[in-house]
Amino acid sequence: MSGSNDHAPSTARALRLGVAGPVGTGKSSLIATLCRNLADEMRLGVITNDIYTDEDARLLRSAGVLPEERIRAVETGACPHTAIRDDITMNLIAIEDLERDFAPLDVVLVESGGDNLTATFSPGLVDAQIFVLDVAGGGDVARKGGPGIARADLLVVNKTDLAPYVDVDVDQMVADATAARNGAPVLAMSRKDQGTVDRLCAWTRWLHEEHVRGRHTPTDPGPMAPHFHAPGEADRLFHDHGASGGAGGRSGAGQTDEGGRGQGRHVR
Ligand SMILES: Nc1nc2c(ncn2[C@@H]2O[C@H](COP(=O)(O)OP(=O)(O)OP(=O)(O)O)[C@@H](O)[C@H]2O)c(=O)[nH]1
Ligand SMILES: [Mg+2]
Repeated sequence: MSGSNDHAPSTARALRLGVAGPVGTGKSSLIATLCRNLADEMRLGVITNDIYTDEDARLLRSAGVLPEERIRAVETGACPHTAIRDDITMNLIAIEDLERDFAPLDVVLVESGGDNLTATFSPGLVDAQIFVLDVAGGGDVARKGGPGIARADLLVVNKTDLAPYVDVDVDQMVADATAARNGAPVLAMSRKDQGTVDRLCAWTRWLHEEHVRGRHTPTDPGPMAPHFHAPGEADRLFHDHGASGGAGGRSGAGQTDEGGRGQGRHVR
């Protein structure tokens, strides 16, 4: 076993946890926060995705939250969603190399390049995903929907410390997000508020435990946004767009399990 920590051997491969969301919402900062708070108890690795640079990996390395060699960059050269959803090969190779070089790892965090509201990870790449919004993007973003907002394993409403400066009602934003997610977990968070950081860490520990015990099933948020056309159609909120093509023919995937999403999931 490599690594300086004394851990019991795990029978499961590392939990692969994706972090997606629009540009600048705080994905790298959230990963840095997780590493800073969990590195003493979990063996961690990080893969970052940037289009043209390795800026995020360099930022994380300079933050000193993990040994540098455990943070690796994938330069996608294309739209972020291409590399995390349509052709995941570069990312899969990077994850497998990292897992092999530092075996055994407990969690590999994978940061998507910043994209728009439609980008989600393929369940072939990650076991679970966090979608990150921030209050500075506007209080109404949670109502705008999209697969990440609606169906990521955890939705983070980040930078709550900035809410007073951008006139955003955090409680309302969280209520809107919770409604858009059928009750699946939403975490209002600021890295400056340790109580919220503790909740993020607790959720991550819980998810890892579920993964190790074989109780976590990766689900596909799907590339399609939920939408409705008239009040009262909430029961037909999710439409079957499978016939219309979509990314890699996967459109419609993940829509059938909507009723069960969020059941028993808590930000503890
Ligand atoms: N006030 C405040 N600023 C934050 C918080 N989290 C992140 N930031 C700031 O938000 C900016 C963007 O953070 P990043 O972590 O680089 O965001 P990102 O989503 O990784 O950005 P891209 O990878 O470029 O899409 C930086 O200036 C951070 O310091 C927070 O909780 N509170
Ligand atoms: Mg980043």
